[in-house]
Amino acid sequence: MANNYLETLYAGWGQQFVMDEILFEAQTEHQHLVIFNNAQWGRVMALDGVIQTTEKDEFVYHEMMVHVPLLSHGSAQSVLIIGGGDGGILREVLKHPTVKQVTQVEIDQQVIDLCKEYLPNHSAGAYENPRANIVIGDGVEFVNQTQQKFDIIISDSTDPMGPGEVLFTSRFYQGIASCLNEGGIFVAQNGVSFLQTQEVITTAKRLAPLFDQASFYTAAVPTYVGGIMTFAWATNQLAHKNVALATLEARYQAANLQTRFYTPSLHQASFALPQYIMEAL
Ligand code: AG3
Repeated sequence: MANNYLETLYAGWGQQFVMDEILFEAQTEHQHLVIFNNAQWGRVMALDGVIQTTEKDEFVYHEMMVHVPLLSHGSAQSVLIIGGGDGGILREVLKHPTVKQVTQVEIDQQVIDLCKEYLPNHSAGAYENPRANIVIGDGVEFVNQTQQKFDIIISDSTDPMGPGEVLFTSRFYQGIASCLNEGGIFVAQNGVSFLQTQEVITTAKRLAPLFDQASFYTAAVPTYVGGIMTFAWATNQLAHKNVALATLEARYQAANLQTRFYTPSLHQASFALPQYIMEAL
C-alpha cells in the first residue's frame, strides 16, 4: 500500500498526498527533503514537513513572483534570487530579454542537485544558462556583504522556521535595502495570509522603515492551501505599483512571454487586498 504524506505546517490540520512512489528522501545538511509522485499533482517536493512545489501548479507561484516585479520595473538588467533551489524562479527570470545577469544564493546545494534530477522541468536548463551565477551560501550574509547592486531581488524562501527563518528578519531586509538599485523592487513569499496573518503584519512592520513603499500582492496557489498566498513587495519607486495596463501589455509582448497564469490584468488586480489584511496592517 502506498504511503501518505501529511503536511505538518499548521497545528490540527493539514493537506495529505498519496505518495505513489518516493523518488528521494533524505536529511540534507540543512533540512528534511522528500520528492514523491502523486497522481493529482505530479512530482511533489517538500521540505521540513511543508509542501514547496508540485509539477502541476508551480507555474502560478513562479510566474507571479517573477513577472510582477520584472514587468513593473520594465528594464531590469540584474536580478538576485535568494533561495529558489528548485530553479522555477530562475527559469522565469531568464525569459526576460532585458536581464543580463542573475545571481542566485541558495543555502542547500542538495536542493539544487536533487531538483535538477527529479524536477527537471522546474529549472528546464536554467542552471546551465551563461547569464546565471549560482552561489551556495547564506542569503542574509550575502545581502549584507555584497558590493553588487540589483534591480530586482526575489526571496523564494521556505516559511519562517528552520533555514528560512532568517529570511524574514530586519537584518535581512536591511541587507536587501542596501543592495537594491535605485528604482529597484524586492519581492518575497510571505505565506498564506488567512492562516499566517501574523507573518504579514510582522513583515509589513519590518519593511516599512526601510522602503518608501511596503505592500503586498496575492495569488491563489492550489497546494499552498488555506486561501491566497501573499507576496511582500518593497520599493522606493512608488510608480512601479501603478503601471498602466497598456504599458504592462506592451512590456509583456516585448518580452515575448508565454505564461499560463500571469496576465497584465491579473498583475494589476493582484495588488487589491481583502479587508482583513488591510485592517491587520
Ligand atoms: N517556497 C514557498 C513555500 C511556501 C509554503 N507555505 C505555505 N504553504 N504556507 C516555494 C518554493 C518554490 N520555488
